[in-house]
Amino acid sequence: MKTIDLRSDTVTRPTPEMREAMANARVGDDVYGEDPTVNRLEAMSADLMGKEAGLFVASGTMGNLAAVLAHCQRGDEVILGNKSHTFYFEAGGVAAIAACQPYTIPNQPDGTLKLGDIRDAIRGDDPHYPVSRLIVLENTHNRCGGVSLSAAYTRSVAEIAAQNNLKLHIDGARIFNAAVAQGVEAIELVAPADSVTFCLSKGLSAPVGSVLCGSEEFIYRARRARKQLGGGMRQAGVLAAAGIVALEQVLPKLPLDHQRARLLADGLSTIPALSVDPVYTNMVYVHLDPELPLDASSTVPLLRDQGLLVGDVGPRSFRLVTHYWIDDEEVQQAVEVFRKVVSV
Ligand code: TLP
Repeated sequence: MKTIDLRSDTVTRPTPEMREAMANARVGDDVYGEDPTVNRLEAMSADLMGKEAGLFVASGTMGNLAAVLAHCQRGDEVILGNKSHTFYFEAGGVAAIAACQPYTIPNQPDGTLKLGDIRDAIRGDDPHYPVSRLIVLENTHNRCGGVSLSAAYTRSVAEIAAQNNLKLHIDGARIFNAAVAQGVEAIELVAPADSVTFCLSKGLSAPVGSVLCGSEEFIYRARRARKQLGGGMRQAGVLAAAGIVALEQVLPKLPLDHQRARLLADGLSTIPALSVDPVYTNMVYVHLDPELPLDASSTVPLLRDQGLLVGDVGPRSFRLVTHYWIDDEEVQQAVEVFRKVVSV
């Protein structure tokens, strides 16, 4: 039985073209700045994001943490959403490693933070207070259904940041999905921000890596932070080579993931025991009818027995994510497996 893995777009494997590029990559010692393939990926990434420089990092988590370390001092405060990945899913690195205090604000259902809440969170100059230093936005917003933030909203946040001498970082793990959803270039969505992390190893299907982008001076500091985190990877060109193929060959195919997510949502909506949230990008959030004698933790193994892997994201909720290795037929099969399992 073939397994259909919709737990995340992180499960994507490298394409044959990536494996070939990895095998043939020209490499050097990247800690000396001498890996030509890493240097090329960083330059391409900086261009795509409209920033001066890029830094290849091991993961989205490392990119976000290196950004916090490069923007902040110990004891500073970082303002971010209570549903943000950086707050919720990065093992407390902001506090544990960057020694900064997270100040969480409620994420609205559309992934935004209310501008008034941000203004209220920014501290005055008083020795009792930590220094408010950084705002982090997430685009697309994972726990808010994969919804994307507009350039106009991000500009409003950047204005508040600039007026108060704060920096703005975007966790753009899926910034290209946001761009596809809005029919704009990613560069427009990140233009107001001081820094952005985007991931190569999610919808873009590369096996490893993210790129942190920002000014030359910021990346200089982030490079030291990456070293502190143990992320100086030496001949990392074998990994960066896959990232280059991801940007050149997989990026143009991202709209297909969004089409398939809508197809999946349409199919699941025909199952009476399920309710399906609006779909914005490549994520489908699904909830079990409260009357059903099943919960998420008992349903996941039943689905798995039928060859379907989904994420369990709440007592009665699931996340399904479409990606490069899922085709239309598998979407239909996934719907039928779900129908069978929840028809009790
Ligand atoms: N998200 C993963 C899990 O950690 C939840 C997933 O399956 O979606 N920012 C955002 C918005 C993310 O969704 C993720 C990964 C990251 C950062 C971290 O990326 P990695 O896994 O490369 O550290």
